[in-house]
Amino acid sequence: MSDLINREKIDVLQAKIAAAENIVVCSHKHPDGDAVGCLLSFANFLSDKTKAKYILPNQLPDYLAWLNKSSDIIIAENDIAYAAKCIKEADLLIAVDFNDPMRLASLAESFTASEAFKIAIDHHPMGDYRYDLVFNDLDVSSASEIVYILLSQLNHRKINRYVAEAVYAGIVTDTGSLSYSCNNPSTYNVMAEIMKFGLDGAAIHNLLYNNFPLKRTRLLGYILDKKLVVRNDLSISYYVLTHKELEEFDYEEGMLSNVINYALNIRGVQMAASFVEHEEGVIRMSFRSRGDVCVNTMSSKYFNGGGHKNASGATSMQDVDTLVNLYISVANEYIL
Ligand SMILES: [Mn+2]
Repeated sequence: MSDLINREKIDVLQAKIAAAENIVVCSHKHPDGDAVGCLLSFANFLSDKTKAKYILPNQLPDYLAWLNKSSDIIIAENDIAYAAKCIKEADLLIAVDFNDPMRLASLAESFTASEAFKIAIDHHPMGDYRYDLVFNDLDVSSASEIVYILLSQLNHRKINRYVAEAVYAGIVTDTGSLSYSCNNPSTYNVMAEIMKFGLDGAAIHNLLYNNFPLKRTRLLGYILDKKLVVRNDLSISYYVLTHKELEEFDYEEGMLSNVINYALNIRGVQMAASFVEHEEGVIRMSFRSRGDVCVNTMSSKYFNGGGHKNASGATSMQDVDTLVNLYISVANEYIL
């Protein structure tokens, strides 16, 4: 935690934000609640900085659209030239909830080419890319929690209800409503502080989780009934979804959020995987595990991916059967 309350680094952050003409805060492709929570914490905190811009490579999921200023976020896939121009003109780039520029997808090149001062705020292990300033803590629930800790040191008076809601959304979505990555007392201190802004936890929970389109429920039913494979002999489970199946269910971003947890919460299962062909020929994998089963080491060793100990992912253009067979064959290296 000391890294997050290092006065020298906070002073640099403060000075850079104060001096910057054009700030860009950006996060990763397929943004989740933490990515969007970080962006909108900054957006609602820096509301007087009219030149600050908030960029995501692609659309944020529907269940986060209620957050204040969500419509201010620039979605690069809608206008890649404009998003790239914003990054090019920026003199301060803040990367939140990721640190590998590749996760910016079509914006990665603009990001790495920029000579702006670059800051990473993240709770994933740091990769090789060099930032000018790093706030990284693997023991914190979410990047949104780190952002809150930083912003409250920059100017506690500027924390408002909208910042609090964004932080709250980031923490609860990144911890499965405080069911994992949630053993750090700091998380509860931050939760206690943001609740003072009058947040309605139940109402937010409804907006985040009880607000799915019917087609998502149908897709979930289909996966659980027809697609889910459980290998009791290996203590693993998985499912595969083809592009055609996604089209049949009129898939939109966010419809598969948390679905993998159903594959993990079966008695005896220690590790779950999903293989989803979001774009034709491109398989996006998600891995989840319980306790000390480390899916991030499996993901990086065999699938060129990364992430957290109990939640990680990877992308591949290999044949899906090859990937599934690889998963099945290496599982016993990780199962306890
Ligand atoms: Mn996160």
